[in-house]
Amino acid sequence: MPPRKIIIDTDPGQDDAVAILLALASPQEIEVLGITAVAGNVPLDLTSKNARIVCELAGHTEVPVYAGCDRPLKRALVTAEHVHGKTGLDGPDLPDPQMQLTDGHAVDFIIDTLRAHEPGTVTLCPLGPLTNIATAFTKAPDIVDRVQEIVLMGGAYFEVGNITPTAEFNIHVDPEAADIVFKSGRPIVVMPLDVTHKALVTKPRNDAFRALGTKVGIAVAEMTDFFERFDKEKYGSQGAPLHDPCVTAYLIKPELFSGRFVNVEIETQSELTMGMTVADWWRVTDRKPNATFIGDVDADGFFTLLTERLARL
Ligand SMILES: [Ca+2]
Repeated sequence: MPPRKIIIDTDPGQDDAVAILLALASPQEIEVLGITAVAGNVPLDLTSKNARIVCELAGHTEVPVYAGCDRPLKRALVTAEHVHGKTGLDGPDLPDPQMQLTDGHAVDFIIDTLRAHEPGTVTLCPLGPLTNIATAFTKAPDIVDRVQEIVLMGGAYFEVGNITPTAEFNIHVDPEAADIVFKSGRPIVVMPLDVTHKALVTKPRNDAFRALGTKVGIAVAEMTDFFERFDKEKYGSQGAPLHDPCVTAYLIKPELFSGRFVNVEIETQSELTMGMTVADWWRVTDRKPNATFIGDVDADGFFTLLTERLARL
């Protein structure tokens, strides 16, 4: 099988960084057509810079990186420096990128790429707020049916929320954009907190990254070290959840994950529950299923895959 063509839409973010590294380390399964940055964990100038830092760390400066939307469709940007640090990529000491951004807007790159490829051959992998994707779908409705699949990190059902009591960060930052994407009619696979909170970087798993002894292995260990202090304090968990790499791991080994094909709607009205992903997990409504909502992961298999692939960079 030829590798799957993807666009990674991202707001790095340490976990975004690991997701990108995993994709770039797996050319047999994944061909990264481009990386589009969006404002999210930190503002756009930093996410678009961090994406290039990660490409350089991976030794893949040929991948085009585009800057996209600098704020949500209808709201002021909410960021998460309290989790990711001031740069968004705190932890390792990585040099400023030599690589330039590619000219043009990320949204136009998404549109042009989908139009240039055969319908059903490009997968979108959003790892941040869905602003770029929703803007592309609105600006060029003809591209929607050309999308093969959307595999995204966002939302929660049983784990409820991390930025508010009822909402996960990516969806909460731009609920209107998420609503557009979830109503697009394209196949969607969702990696919610329900599964990412099972992909914890415990100490032995972090030690395994560091033990690779490579620039990439050590940087990933330092990123997850940094990321972890927040989650350990907040959840009392054994380590940081690696949210976004669940998306790229799914493209390589979908059999590691399990979930349910259900209806998922986005709350865009209530201030109290803004950005909640209302997943009909128990199928108690007649609403049409629109997304495969993942609930479980073989965590050991996931970390074995991740460590083995990072070793290749
Ligand atoms: Ca992210």
